[in-house]
Amino acid sequence: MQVTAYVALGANLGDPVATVRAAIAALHDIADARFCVASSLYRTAPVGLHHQPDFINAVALLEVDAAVLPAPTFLERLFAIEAAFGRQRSVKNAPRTLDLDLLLFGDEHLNLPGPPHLTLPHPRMTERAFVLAPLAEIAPDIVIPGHGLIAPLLAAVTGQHIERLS
Ligand code: PH2
Ligand code: MG
Ligand code: MG
Repeated sequence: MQVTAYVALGANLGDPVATVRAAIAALHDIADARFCVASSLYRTAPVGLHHQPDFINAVALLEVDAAVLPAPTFLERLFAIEAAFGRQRSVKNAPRTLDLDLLLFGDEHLNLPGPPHLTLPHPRMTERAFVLAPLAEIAPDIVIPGHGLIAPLLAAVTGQHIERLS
């Protein structure tokens, strides 16, 4: 069974543009998943974090064979990519070389205490322009399970500073 998965990428340490580009390349190599498309890169002001560098964010769409890779297993693959990019998880919300968040996995609603801890849809995605803008770029008509169409959600977060990189 093929499921459409959306993955958010974020980085704000080192060379975040190079990191996010390389992470998109790494998403092409996940076995039992087919990379479809990634959004542009966006430079975004940190949300909910103080005194941190700007982020580079993007969103990618993959088709995942959910019989082989159910959502928690797919998330473990994303964690493996984070680790390969040197992500340290010692301090919560510290600046990160690479953060890969699973936003949506088909229309699944999930709340796993973990490990791995996983809530679907991602609980904060609808409040974040750095997620909604790149997501709307690649899926302008998407309906977010439990939240509805993306357009009004995006319209509600226009106060958050983001800039699409050419
Ligand atoms: N990630 C967070 C918290 N705040 N802000 C921006 N702009 N981009 C992020 O990726 C981000 C954030 C937690 O993962
Ligand atoms: Mg994360
Ligand atoms: Mg995150």
